[in-house]
Amino acid sequence: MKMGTKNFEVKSYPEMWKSLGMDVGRFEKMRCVLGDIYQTTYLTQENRPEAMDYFNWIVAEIHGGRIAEILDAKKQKRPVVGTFCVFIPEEIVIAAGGVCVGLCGGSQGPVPDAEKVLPRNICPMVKSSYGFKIAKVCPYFQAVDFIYGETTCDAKKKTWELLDKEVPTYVMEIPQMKRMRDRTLWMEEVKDFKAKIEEITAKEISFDALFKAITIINEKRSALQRLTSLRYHNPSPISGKDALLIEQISFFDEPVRFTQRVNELCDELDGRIRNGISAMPESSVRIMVSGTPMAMPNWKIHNIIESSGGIVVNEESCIGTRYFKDLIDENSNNMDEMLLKLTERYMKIDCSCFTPNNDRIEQILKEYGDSNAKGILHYSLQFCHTYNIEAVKIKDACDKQGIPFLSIESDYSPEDIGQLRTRVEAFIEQVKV
Ligand code: BJ8
Repeated sequence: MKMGTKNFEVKSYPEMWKSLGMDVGRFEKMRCVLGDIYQTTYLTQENRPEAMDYFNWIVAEIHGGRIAEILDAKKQKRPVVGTFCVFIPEEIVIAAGGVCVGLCGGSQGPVPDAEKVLPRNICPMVKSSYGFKIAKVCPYFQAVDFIYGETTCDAKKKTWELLDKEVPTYVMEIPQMKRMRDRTLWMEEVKDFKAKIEEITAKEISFDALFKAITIINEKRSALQRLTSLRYHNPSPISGKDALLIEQISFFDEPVRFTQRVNELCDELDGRIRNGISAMPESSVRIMVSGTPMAMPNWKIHNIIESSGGIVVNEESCIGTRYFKDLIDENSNNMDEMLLKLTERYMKIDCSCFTPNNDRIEQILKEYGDSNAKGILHYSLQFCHTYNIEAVKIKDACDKQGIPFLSIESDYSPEDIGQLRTRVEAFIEQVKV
């Protein structure tokens, strides 16, 4: 698996892609671009932990090896489910012997395709994801049996109606508040989700299978918690870019293998901390990023921060702590109790689609303190109204506590990089003082 850092490439599997009905000619070009970006963004970093080699390998095989594994699962009639949100309970898919893959688009490439159908002034993540499907340039999208969307934001929930024409798309209703009656509704939705998966597999999920799946995903989330707590050490033994990459990979790698590799990396990071080895110069300014998820290969903000004298030490995001900060209580006596505990864990996710959502502000302040950060950069994808508006309250909370705060709204195009860099550099200078 060991791979050099020169001439990295994302491996090509044209025959497999053809069998998935993809636009192979166009995807070949996208594959090369991804390899080049990875080379310049990741492999030029100095002093990376050796255990990052596994994650380099995952990126090299992102459109090949992992897809082959997923196609094998399909052959065995195991369901392959695509999702776009951390509210979809992957434990239930795993309990059914299935594979759960995150399909959020993080690249500008297919956005123009989507804009031929969708309005331009909606979230780039929604446009990127939809564009990947209609342009047939994502092997994951082509490989899934069906999709499970949710009713979190308007752009997503209306796009599911269009996406359903391309691939079967079911929708889970996520309440917008967290009262007792919302918990009741949510629990019903979780039960419906389980029933749908059982209907598709024609097999009931047993108590033991769900219990096992919960432990698998709890262990995965615990490994990511461990990685996060190691980053909080000052100086951090791993760059923010590398940590973000691992968080992104957590949405499509095989969970047991992934957990093992993250723990191996953490063992190495423990050693680096003992030996005083840091990922970046010790003078790097510690920045916490908070806000909307950054789907692969959206490395834009981390790259700007870490090439401007900063280091990212935390992501308060769904591709970040919001995904793994809470575990499911494993003590249940029957299926109903287990589903309730699962629901209660999912209800702790503090997405800005909820009102009120004060828990998120508390959580941000907690992570800021824990991470030894010196400032918070709030990142919102363009046209994400809930995160953009919630940033106002977060700024107020930061102002009250004297925490340096910068709010940024951006999309996937490279056009604003210069302007963002100027703002980030100024912010880092301000934090330094
Ligand atoms: S739980 S953050 S993964 S909804 S950024 S598409 S909200 S317009 S991604 Fe999210 Fe689930 Fe919430 Fe997390 Fe809409 Fe906003 Fe775009 Fe978003």
